[in-house]
Amino acid sequence: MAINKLLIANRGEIALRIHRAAHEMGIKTIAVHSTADADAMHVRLADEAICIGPPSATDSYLNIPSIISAAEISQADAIHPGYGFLSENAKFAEIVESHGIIWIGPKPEHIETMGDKVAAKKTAGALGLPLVPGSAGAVEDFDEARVIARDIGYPVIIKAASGGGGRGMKVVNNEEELESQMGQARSEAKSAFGDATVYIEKYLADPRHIEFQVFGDGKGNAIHLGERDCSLQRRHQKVLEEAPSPVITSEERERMGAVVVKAMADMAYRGAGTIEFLYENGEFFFIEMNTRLQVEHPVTEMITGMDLVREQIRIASGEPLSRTQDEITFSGHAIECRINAEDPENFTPSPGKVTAYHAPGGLFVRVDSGLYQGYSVPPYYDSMIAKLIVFGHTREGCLMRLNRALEEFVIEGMKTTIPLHQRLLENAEFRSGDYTIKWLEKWLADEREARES
Ligand code: MV4
Repeated sequence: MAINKLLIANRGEIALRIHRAAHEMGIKTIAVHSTADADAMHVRLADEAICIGPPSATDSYLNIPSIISAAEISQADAIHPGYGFLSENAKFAEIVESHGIIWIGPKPEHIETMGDKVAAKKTAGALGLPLVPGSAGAVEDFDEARVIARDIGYPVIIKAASGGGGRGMKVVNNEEELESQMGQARSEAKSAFGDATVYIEKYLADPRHIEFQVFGDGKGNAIHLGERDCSLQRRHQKVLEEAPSPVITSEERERMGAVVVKAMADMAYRGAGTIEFLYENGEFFFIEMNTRLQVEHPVTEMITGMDLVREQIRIASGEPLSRTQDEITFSGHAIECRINAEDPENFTPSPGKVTAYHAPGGLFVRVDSGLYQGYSVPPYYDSMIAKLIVFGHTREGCLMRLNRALEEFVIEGMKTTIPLHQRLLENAEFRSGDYTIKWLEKWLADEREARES
């Protein structure tokens, strides 16, 4: 099942990232693109390029018939979906496989299970992952919700089974609010996801977001690559990620690593996955599993020395995992800054033409970006235009180097979030590593207040 030609069903920096791994393995690449991306770097670098539709993602990067046709015409023997778009679409994975094309991703049934948050939680619980206390499954009505909420105690959080990534959640502080919030949560879930199913959990007031990177070979062998701390988020968008987490001890890593590896081995998971936990008072609670490569995967690559896209391609080709757990070592510290074409104070999108571009370089500095001078950032897609990833032997050394790299980074022609990262790096609490999921938004609100007073 050797892969000779790979179709990359994505755009931007991740399409480039996949192209690079493929070319290093001697695999030819096929880019697909919308009319808005004809001049994109991922199209320029690929061995072949096929236009699959107009700018709107629905008609191009999400257009299954167009992508399958492109794969057939170009005789691709595999498809890598990247992240976002069709990466967690179980139907697409099935269609790819039914055309005799290798799907570089998990088994469709695992994508489907983890996409349904109620089914994911049941599966995770059965596999021995620690869960947030709450309903065993879907909660149908107020009466059922009241019984569960009394049992676990307020505050509780109502989540949509088809939600995820923070969409469709309601925090409820007492029984008086429960009935109306249940009704609202269900109707919002119905209109947003076409599925009114909700479930209930104990609301954790101020946890950290800690996620474990895993790989399975689909035959019962699995490994973990440690955790990433993704607590710095704004409106459920990650802003900066680091590995290892500043607060997780090597004992905790080994203990939870063993738990997630056993779970992945028992389900015969295939490919890359991320298991998300909330971490509070020394305890881990499973919340979701992502069945794809993630934006923040480079910080894991930096501290393990492994190429995660290469690992995905190897697994999809039927090769064994490249390392055993004993052969995986963690060294140093890595931080990723997501750079968006946005105003660094109010976050309004700021697409435009790159009039000057200079990426930082030097020891242990990596930039994943499709930007070049003269390129126009189209307004139709996600605003992330670059990732700056920096390694240091210690967290302090990593922060020093990151500061230097941000200083060197020149992107002119649009506003970017580079100044936001520079402000963040000056903050003593961030520098100490003492932050939770609520910290960033509070800091941004305080900053804004200071500006306006
Ligand atoms: C929670 C929670 C508190 N308690 N669940 C948000 C995204 C989704 N993946 C789960 N989320 C949360 N679930 C319980 N039981 C708080 C959040 C949450 C959050 C989680 C991770 C990172 C940032 C967050 C920001 C707000 C809320």
